[in-house]
Amino acid sequence: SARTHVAAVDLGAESGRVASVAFDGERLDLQVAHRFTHQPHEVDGIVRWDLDGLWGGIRQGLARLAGGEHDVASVGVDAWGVDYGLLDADGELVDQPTCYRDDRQPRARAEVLAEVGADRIYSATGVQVIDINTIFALVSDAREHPQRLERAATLLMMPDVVHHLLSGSRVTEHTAASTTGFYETGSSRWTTDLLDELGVPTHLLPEVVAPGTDVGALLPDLATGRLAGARVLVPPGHDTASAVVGTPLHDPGSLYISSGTWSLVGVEVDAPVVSAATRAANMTNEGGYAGTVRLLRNVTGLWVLQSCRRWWQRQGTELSYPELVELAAGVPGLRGIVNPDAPEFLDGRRTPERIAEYCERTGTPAPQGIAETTRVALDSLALAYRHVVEDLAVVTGSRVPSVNVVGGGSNNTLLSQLTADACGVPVFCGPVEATALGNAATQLAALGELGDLHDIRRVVAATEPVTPYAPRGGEGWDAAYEHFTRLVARDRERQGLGV
Ligand code: ADP
Ligand code: LRH
Repeated sequence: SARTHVAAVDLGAESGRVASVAFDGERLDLQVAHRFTHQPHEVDGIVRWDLDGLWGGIRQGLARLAGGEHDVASVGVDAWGVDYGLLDADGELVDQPTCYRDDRQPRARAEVLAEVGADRIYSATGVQVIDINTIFALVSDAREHPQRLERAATLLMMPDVVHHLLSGSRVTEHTAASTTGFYETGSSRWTTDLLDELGVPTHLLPEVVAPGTDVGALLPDLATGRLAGARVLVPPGHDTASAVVGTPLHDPGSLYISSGTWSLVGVEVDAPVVSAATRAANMTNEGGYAGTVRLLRNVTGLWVLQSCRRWWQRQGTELSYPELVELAAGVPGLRGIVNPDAPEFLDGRRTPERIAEYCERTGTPAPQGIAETTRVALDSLALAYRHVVEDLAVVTGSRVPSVNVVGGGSNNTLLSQLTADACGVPVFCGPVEATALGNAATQLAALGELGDLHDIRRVVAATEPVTPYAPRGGEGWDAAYEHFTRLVARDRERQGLGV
């Protein structure tokens, strides 16, 4: 057919996919060509991503498209934020990209906060101070692994590492840059003075381009069959930025929850909001598509459940996510409560035990077994979402009218209902593949097939029906929320992040 097809490569922390997406004038048609899982491993003393494995999965997906039925006009990659690869002067990777879940990050964070203070960092960038930020990994590189930086000529964010492998480009895209903690979203500038102060070399920082930029042709060995002639068009490289593009916001000012390994919870605004209130709430200002800003908070999302599931698997109990959800729906709610963002849940070790320990230490009933533990994780996530809703009301002066949930977590029917109950507003779930759809839609816009962000969201809304959940009122949420906010305050104090 004469329709334009584009390829969206979407790399999440647990799995990646290569999808082909076409627009028929009304709807987007997304076909996943290849899905693959991947995991970080420790190499040379740092937890790192298996880039070779990821690249193998991407090549396999692209090979399927090359041998497919439609010409592919362009390819674009989005991936999780904060992580980066280092290229030497010849464009070769210095080593495998490091992973934000390494212990070095909290260590460097504590050092940096002691040296310059959280206020200095927050006011320089408007980006939340959180262990995973790139700035802490780079400080660790500069101080603990200087040989990495000595060999490096260019730093590229993860999606742009792949754009480099696809096209030879050596630029980074704006939304990906905005996750680093040393980039100012509003002025699109690296905050080099902050890095100078911390002794981190800044000559590695690349040129930054806007989403929708054509960075070159697909390299010859990839540009075969249906991929001959394909361009590399960078989408919003940060997966969350692509997900927000692919979210059919129910009302102006709706809350989005991009629900996967993390839950990214916030609103779209026209300009960064950096104030005492956003600082106190540790809300971040990350770059969005078409000059928008994502005012949001990272909530340690389904990672907690993923970590539990891995633990139970190792102990011989293999349960799918829908099975876990069903078990949790069968036990009473709002008993044990944890703060998913507490430091003990970051590395994902021994999570069920740590959940029980946390409840015991902080005065709620410790869950017994898989059903109760899953319920604690989901109740607690819903409370964390309400916390963002309340903080946003203070920061923006208005309450969100509704919530849109996208990503794999929008399949979690219990969590969706609990979210409606906790937040007291209607929740609309889907699409599951919002990230790949948002990625593809921005490529189609760059090719002239789709219009502005409003037009894109209209088309996304027509593409897939959303599932609604009405709030049920329900006892107990206010008291549970009070308790939750006390937990958060204590955990933040514990980490030296202030209250
Ligand atoms: P990421 O891109 O961050 O790796 P995804 O958006 O693929 O994550 O979401 C993965 C998560 O979605 C899983 O960890 C799981 O918690 C949740 N999920 C996926 N499918 C289902 C399902 N059928 N029921 C409940 N939860 C699900
Ligand atoms: C979600 C995400 C999130 C980042 C984290 C590293 O996949 O990109 O927005 O903060 O991963």
